[in-house]
Amino acid sequence: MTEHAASPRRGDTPAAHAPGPQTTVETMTGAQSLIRSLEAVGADTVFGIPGGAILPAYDPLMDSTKVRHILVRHEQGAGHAATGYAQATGRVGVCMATSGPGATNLVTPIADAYMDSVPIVAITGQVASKAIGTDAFQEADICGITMPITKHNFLVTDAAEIPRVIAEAFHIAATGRPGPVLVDIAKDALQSTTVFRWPVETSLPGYRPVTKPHAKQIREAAKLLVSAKKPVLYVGGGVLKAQASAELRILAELTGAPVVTTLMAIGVFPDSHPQHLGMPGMHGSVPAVTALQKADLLFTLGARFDDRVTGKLDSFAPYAKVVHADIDPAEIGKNRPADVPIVGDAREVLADLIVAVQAEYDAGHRSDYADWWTKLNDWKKTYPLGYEPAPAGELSPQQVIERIGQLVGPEAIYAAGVGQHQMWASQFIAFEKPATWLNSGGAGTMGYAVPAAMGAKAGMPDTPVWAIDGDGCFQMTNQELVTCALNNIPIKVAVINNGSLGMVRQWQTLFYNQRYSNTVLHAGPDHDGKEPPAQGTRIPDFVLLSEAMGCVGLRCERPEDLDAVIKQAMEINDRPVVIDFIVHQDAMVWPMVAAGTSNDEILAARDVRPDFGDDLD
Ligand SMILES: Cc1ncc(C[n+]2csc(CCOP(=O)(O)OP(=O)(O)O)c2C)c(N)n1
Repeated sequence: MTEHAASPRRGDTPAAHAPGPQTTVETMTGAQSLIRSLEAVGADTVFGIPGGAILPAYDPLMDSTKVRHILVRHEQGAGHAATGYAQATGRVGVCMATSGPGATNLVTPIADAYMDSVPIVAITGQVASKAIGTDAFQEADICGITMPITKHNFLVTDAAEIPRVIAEAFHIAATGRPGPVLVDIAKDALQSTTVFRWPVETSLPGYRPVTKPHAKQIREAAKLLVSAKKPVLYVGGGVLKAQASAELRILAELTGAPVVTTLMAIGVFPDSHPQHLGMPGMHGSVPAVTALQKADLLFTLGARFDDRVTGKLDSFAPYAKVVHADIDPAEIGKNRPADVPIVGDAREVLADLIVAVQAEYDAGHRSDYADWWTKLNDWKKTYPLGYEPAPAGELSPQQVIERIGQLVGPEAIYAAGVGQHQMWASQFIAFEKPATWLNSGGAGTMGYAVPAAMGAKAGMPDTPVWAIDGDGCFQMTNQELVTCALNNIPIKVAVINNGSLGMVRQWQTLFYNQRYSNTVLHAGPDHDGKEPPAQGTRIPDFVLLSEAMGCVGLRCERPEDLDAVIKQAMEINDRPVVIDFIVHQDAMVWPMVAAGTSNDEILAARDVRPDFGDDLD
């Protein structure tokens, strides 16, 4: 296994990435300096595709014994792979592309990483500095294009700047609120002769993320928590990124408060924990959504009041005071005013809160959440997550996903695409550990699963990695299975094949009078989508396609074969495995809060409106 000790982590300073006390000063090309800089910051894996402008960098890359380059089939795959690597390992993911179309193919994964605060560094070649602005061959202003979707970006035209820029890029990506950083390097800077110096002096005068929370705010927050009657710990992806699951658990158990974890935070608090109410939001659990609606205190940690969580904002959590802790001050008060704002790293915030809450208890200040738990337990009991069984003889998608989770277990990493299968995976796989659930939450990028799983597996070769994908998503990025097959990255892919763009079809069923405009995947335009397409019309045939890409392709159509096929896939570790699960096409994701409506309108299932009584309102 690869040793990653030197890789930058959240909270490191650039100096901490330096290899040792010895200073290196060597004459070399800008391209060599780039590779040496990547080695020095501890980057061990780069996903990319060469081309004219970046070509000088690929030459010394060939000689590096520390940096493994994985040749992907599409730059989008490189970007999502870098994201999956970062989400699974906690280290900065790296992708590389040439100028123009190579760089623009990275735009979607960069936007995706930005929305989900994932630390990646994208390195792109640029046309020679004199040609910039002339519409030169393969010129695109990738810094301009990615300005609003990167945490920061750099255009390098002087080779001497390369080590400093790389050190700063990794530092910015990994610290504070993590995010993508782009480094665009002109071809002549890569080709010219320069002096590589390491360690390097960085200069980021305007960048000093506040990690240590203010003591007074912590005391105020603790006071609210110990005096609330109906608090909820509303936990977002920031807690996961801060690697603060241990501290979260201590605070939760110290206070006895209920916990909800957003789609981006799944795994940071064990699903099996009795204080866990599940996920809030559009497809959240009834207890989680309702607890926020009825709460008198939202204790918000590293979450951002996303519209998929709040539903109609002005009716969200109408009775609640708000404590909002976030590393990014711009998030606080953005969507919902905070009574107690706290700026800081979630781990430090939680550590200080534990002490402050204990001090309140020691002073005799403690309120009783017993009545609250009576209600919460009642909702948990009355409205558990569940699903209707499929018609006899057919596979239900939820059952397939649930069974994968049960047989593969909570030690594995699961990467989902976007759609119904993503929601079912979030609902029916029991997540017990942080960094085992990878998904595109903010951007909702179809095609994320296969390359993200590839990146995760490249970073965590000893951990089983499953992609749970939709048949629509799979058709966007499955070519990265070739990359997996050729580079010994044996991921498993479960295609939840319902023959349609299921999530969109669900909205057509509910809101467009069952007019299935352009959501049927396995049949042409004459098919109205109300009946499944006739057998034998599998275009493409995912089993054949997977075999053609060097994978083992399996198909499962009957419930009685489900366990055997999952076990068969689990036993194959020398190649990627794809299982085409043919599931019935009319399953829907429940619970659901329809877009734009209030969370109070939540439906537990079709036409099933929970009755909470009015006593708590
Ligand atoms: C790149 C991109 N294009 C379009 C969409 C809109 N969209 C959201 S879910 C979905 C359907 C996904 O279908 P599939 O992968 O088969 O998953 P299912 O919902 O059937 O589980 C679509 C088209 C999107 N999220 N991302």
